[in-house]
Amino acid sequence: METKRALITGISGQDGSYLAELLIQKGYEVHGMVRRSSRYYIGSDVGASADDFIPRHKNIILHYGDLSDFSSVDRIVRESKPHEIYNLAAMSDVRVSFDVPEYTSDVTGLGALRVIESVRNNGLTDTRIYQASSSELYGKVIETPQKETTPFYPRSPYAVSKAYAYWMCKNYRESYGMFISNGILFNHESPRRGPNFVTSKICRAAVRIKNGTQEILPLGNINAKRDWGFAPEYVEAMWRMLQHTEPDDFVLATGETHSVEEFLVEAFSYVGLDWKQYVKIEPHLFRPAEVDLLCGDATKAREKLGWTPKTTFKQLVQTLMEAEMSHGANKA
Ligand code: NAP
Ligand code: F7E
Repeated sequence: METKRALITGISGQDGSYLAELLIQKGYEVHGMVRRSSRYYIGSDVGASADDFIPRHKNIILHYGDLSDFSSVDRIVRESKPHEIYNLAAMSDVRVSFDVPEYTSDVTGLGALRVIESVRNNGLTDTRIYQASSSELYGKVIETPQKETTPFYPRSPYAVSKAYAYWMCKNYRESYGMFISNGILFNHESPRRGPNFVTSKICRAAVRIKNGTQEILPLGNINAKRDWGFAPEYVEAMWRMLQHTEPDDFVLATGETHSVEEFLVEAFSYVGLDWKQYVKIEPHLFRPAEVDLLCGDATKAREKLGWTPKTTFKQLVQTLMEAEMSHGANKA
């Protein structure tokens, strides 16, 4: 049987790294789109550059490109001729998206169109595509918990760009019969989470404060509530979406919601500290429009994909704190 080929945009990100490992385990030839400045976190290669990384991973083929550059997207799609594409690349920081709205729209919104348009133009009719949609689509939520049928109310340039990408994918599915599935993923975290996201920022600070190398932790809105899951479990469901009999849209979530404050309590108590003595609320870390509460209903994913999240909130914080304690900046 022909070896399956997958193309991952965003292979250097949190989800891309776990997904690459999963697909390699499953016997895929993995292609990844990377940028000059990308760094890798796959296996023991923590923070490797492309030139360091390429010779060490025979089943991963990296291609330089950028979602804002159609010629590069199109070349990579033609060169890799993937059976499956996972479009994970994005300007994924919600707060920063208010500072760079046009760039965010270009990469996170139009970037998705460039991928699906390239597949269509090249006549790759059998290629299946996963689009990284987000619970940020629900924004100022219309109902709780949020499910596939809940109307969207995006609250940031990031979320509006993801809404554009979501609808483009749905439109190409309906217009051209392409196999494109949207995974509407609620927050999912890991020791590989980028340092500016709140879970990573809190865990790192708790350990540094404990060790005496940091004094305060500046934060924004700690009343916001999120449905936080464990990233490796979520990438497994991405793969399942593309093995499903038909393309569809799926929510992935734990069904539990917790505030940033609850996260602080758990993380700081892990190192025996009282968070109230160290957190400083900073107005500049608030967003112009906030998403107050997210809580997802993943019933459809359970029924159609056989997927259920396993890691509880407390276990998640523990896992992140353990990794932070043992690896610090070199997180695996
Ligand atoms: P992440 O760690 O921020 O990774 C983003 C990836 O996108 C990186 O590999 C980055 O490459 C790449 N990228 C950024 N701009 C690019 C561009 N112009 N061209 C090509 N690549 C570019 O994100 P993640 O947490 O793994 O999330 C994966 C996807 O799921 C994203 O689309 C995100 O918006 C979405 N999502 C995430 C969550 C979550 O909770 N994690 C939930 C819902 C949806 P560099 O390394 O070169 O910067
Ligand atoms: O914020 C509050 C902040 O940046 C979580 C992305 O992966 O998940 C992620 O987006 C909450 C927000 O993630 C700070 O206001 C308080 O309410 O960790 P975050 P996010 O915005 O939920 C979704 C599903 C995605 O799709 C995105 O790509 O925490 N918060 N103080 C703070 N957040 C940050 N980052 N930093 C603070 O100091």
